[in-house]
Amino acid sequence: MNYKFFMKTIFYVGVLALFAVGCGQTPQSKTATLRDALKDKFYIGTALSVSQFSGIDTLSERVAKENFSAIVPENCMKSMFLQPKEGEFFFDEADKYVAWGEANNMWITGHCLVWHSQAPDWLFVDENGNNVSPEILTERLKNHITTVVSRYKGRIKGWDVVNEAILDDGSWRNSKLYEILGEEFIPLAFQFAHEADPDVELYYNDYSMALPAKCATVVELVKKLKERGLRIDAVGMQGHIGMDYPTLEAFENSLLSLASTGVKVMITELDLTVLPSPNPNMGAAVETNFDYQKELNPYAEGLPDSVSQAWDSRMGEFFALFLKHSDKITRVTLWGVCDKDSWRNDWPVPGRTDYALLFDRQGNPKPVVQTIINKTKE
Ligand code: 9MR
Repeated sequence: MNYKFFMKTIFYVGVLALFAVGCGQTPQSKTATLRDALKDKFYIGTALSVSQFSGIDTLSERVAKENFSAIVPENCMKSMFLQPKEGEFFFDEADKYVAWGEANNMWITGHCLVWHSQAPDWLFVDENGNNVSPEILTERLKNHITTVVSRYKGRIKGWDVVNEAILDDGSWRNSKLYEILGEEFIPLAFQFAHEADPDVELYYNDYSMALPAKCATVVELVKKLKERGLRIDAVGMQGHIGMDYPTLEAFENSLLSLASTGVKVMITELDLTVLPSPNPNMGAAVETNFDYQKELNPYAEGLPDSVSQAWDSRMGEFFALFLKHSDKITRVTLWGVCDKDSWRNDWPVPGRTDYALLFDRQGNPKPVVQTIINKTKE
């Protein structure tokens, strides 16, 4: 073999080898992330706290960027933070949140325009502490909603307009909003939000929606809003669930009744607590709290394999249900990134160690993440 021929052979063998290695590394064989795997099904979202979009909690920030396609602000857009004093708006953190979402190609949701909780005290009362008139409250709501929604027009894609206005038995929550304006505060809020950004999606969001009485009132509410020609795109079923509540069947029934009104359904605020609760099936009534007791915090040193497997299997069953109804569901959002971030560690009992989210305290995916990815291919 002459020298030239030898060198040529070596060259072509090398090219072929590189080609073979390259083929083995095509994107198809790279491990898909949750975000990629669910891309044709629904957005997969997470709630972000300020430290996660301000360069402080870089662990959860990385996990959020890599795995999720949608974000919602856990606290920074609530009215007590955005307008702590009448007419004095504070947008620094909300601005950062939206900029972070844009930089990371996220579907950006705003949470929440009208909620009885985490609202500033001044909103409902006059200088003597008495309830304001319906006219004044209407004006204040209009000003808050218009200012906030207009600021992020075209950038925030959907708003939780009204949060948690209905109690678990299906009756109206007797909040200051309801006391002063009756049910009317809801259509007014939807109207003001739509006027401020006619293209933005508008949502009603609530917990314990698998309870038939509660779901029935939400269904009626959606119908009434639609009858009045108001825009409502979706209902958010908050998914603050436990190991034995609600049943999958009850959750599915509610999902189907909500979808039958013609709106989309979003699973918002999903987390699965593994801890014992002094008051079972309590949804997310933030006003209900219990004192810390050691017996209520059984997994402070770690989760036994059997419990962790049971958790994984239940979370997997819920995702299987979401995938089954992916034609009706536009977004599934976890209420937090990693277990360490979850509000469940402090509610309804403070200072516990819960394991409620898809990523553990070190930011590693739990086995259910791969199960979900596999299910998207079925
Ligand atoms: O996760 C939020 C937590 O950090 C706050 O302390 C709490 C205050 O009410 O609100 C939590 O988020 C709530 C959400 O905004 C509305 N649905 C229930 C959520 C859990 O309480």
